[in-house]
Amino acid sequence: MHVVGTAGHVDHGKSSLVRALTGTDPDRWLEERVRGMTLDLGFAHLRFPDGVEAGIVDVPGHERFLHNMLAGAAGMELLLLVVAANEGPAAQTLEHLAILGYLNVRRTIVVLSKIDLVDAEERTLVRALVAGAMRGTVAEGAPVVGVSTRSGEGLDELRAAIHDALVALPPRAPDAPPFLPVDRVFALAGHGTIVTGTLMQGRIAVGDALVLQPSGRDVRVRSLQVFGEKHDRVSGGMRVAANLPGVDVAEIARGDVLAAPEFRASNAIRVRFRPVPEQRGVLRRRTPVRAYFGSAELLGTLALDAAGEAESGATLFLRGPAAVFPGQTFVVRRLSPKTLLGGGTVAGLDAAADDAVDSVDAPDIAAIRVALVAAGLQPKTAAELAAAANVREARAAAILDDLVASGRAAAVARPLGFVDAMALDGLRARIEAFMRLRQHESPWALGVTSLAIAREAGVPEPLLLRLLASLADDGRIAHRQGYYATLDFAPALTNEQRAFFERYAAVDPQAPAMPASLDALVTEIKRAKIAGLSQAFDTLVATGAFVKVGADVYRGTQIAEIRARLEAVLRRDKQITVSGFRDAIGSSRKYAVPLMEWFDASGVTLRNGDLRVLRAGASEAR
Ligand SMILES: Nc1nc2c(ncn2[C@@H]2O[C@H](COP(=O)(O)OP(=O)(O)OP(=O)(O)O)[C@@H](O)[C@H]2O)c(=O)[nH]1
Ligand SMILES: [Mg+2]
Repeated sequence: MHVVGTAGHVDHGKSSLVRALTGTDPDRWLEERVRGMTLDLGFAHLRFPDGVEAGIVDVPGHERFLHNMLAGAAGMELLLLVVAANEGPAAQTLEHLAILGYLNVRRTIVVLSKIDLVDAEERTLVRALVAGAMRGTVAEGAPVVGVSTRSGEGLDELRAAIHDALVALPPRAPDAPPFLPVDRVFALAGHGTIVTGTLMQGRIAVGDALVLQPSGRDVRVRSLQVFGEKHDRVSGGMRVAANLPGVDVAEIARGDVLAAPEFRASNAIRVRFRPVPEQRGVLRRRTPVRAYFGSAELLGTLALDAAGEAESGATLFLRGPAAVFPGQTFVVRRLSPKTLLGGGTVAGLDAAADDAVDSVDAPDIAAIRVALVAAGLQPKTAAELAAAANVREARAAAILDDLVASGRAAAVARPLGFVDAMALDGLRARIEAFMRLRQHESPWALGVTSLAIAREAGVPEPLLLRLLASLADDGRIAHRQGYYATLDFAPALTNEQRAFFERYAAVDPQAPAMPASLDALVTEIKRAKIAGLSQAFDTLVATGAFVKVGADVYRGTQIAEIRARLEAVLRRDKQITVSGFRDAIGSSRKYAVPLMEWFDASGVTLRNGDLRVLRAGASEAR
């Protein structure tokens, strides 16, 4: 499905046209009907007998409500530019056209409305005026259809032209992550909060987990509607109403975005910017602007890489964060007068400046954050950050404590340093994806080594070890015996691997304390040619199923049994010799000596010459 939009000067007949085409009056508010003027966006469903359909977005023509027009403009693909035949192109005809030139309009039909009010001679004249005004705009060369909603003249011709244009429109990036700028929020009795908007790209299905931006709030889609009809899934170009349970109407506003978890909001956005030619002189290196992304109006500063160019890279520093997608179109207006300055497309988030400067931060906090962001993944001490930010060290330390407490920075140990939370989180996301891949490939392994992660992430291992320790301390990843894994991961041997170890390390009931030999095990593992056996063995050792004692391998259950006997003797006799131990467990000296040493090392026994005694608290500590 696609979105058809109206545009044009106030009173030129846009809403009347939508009503004539769809039977729906897009002026939803009583005030609009009373004043005979559109104040806010209106919506209607256009259907053709052959099943082709579209959503129509009707905009106000009055310049006072241009911000509302802008909230609907980004979704439009087929433009119906309405020009009253008795007046010809007027101020907002041209202003709307200029705005839409930066957005997503693919096709235009010029509707010469109120055609009943002009005679043949005036029709010829106004067509010439229109052709002249459209030159150099998105509407240049567009078909012009004369229409009267009074007499019905031209409506069939217009319907046919809209139908053909809709069929020719390309689909909207169906496989991209969904992105829906919210243009309306309301509560429906018994249903809770509903948001509506034009789905700019991707698909949404009932039950999908999405995120509201810029709040970052997780939501689940309970139900979906397109013009009053229930849908299980919706795709780009549809006018979507999504029911979001558990969210209060007051928590969402026009301009918010309902989007896939891939997106996050940022205060700094890299763009390609094209100024309106006549406004080039107004633009400075840094110009305060109102920026319009999707349905959002945001205050900020446009910082041009090069001033005075027909096109330039630029960074938009926004007062509040906004979620955007690469390739998204936008326009900016001057603060006062609110003239259009230009527009362009999003290149990406500005990694360096991103989020560094929060408008609510005091200048010294902002300076510390900028220094943190600039350091990337390299931890900096409070002293280094103080110097970089021109802040006293004690103040820097206090700010850093706050930033760590509020989750905006992370502390890294040995030596104590700080990194930007966003940078560390980016690394964590990359590491986690890598760990998941490996865990899927080798589910029997304990996880991934720091060396493998260092290679994958392109971070030197000594630095990586400090960052991994910080992530593990914060409970973001799991760390066990030199292996790192996602929190939800538990290793599991394959049936073949399990059978191998059952067979190899079977306990002989005649000699229950008899271990297997590590050397022999290595030979067997090599001979068996079963994938992942040695890693699986390491896992069994790490989880205590096997215990390595010198050159011997015991079952965990064997060790528990041996220890119970040892402790029983020690509690009775208070001390034990190696030969006493050997006899107690029914083994030989060859195995008893390393076992005793292992129990010493494990904190069970304490050696005193040839004797062992029970280490205080050993039993309780089990
Ligand atoms: N004679 C004649 N009058 C029309 C026609 N279409 C609309 N009108 C009248 O023009 C006036 C404005 O029409 P709307 O449809 O409200 O105009 P609009 O472009 O939606 O106006 P805004 O939304 O406020 O910008 C109304 O009084 C309509 O009755 C037409 O085809 N012929
Ligand atoms: Mg109107």
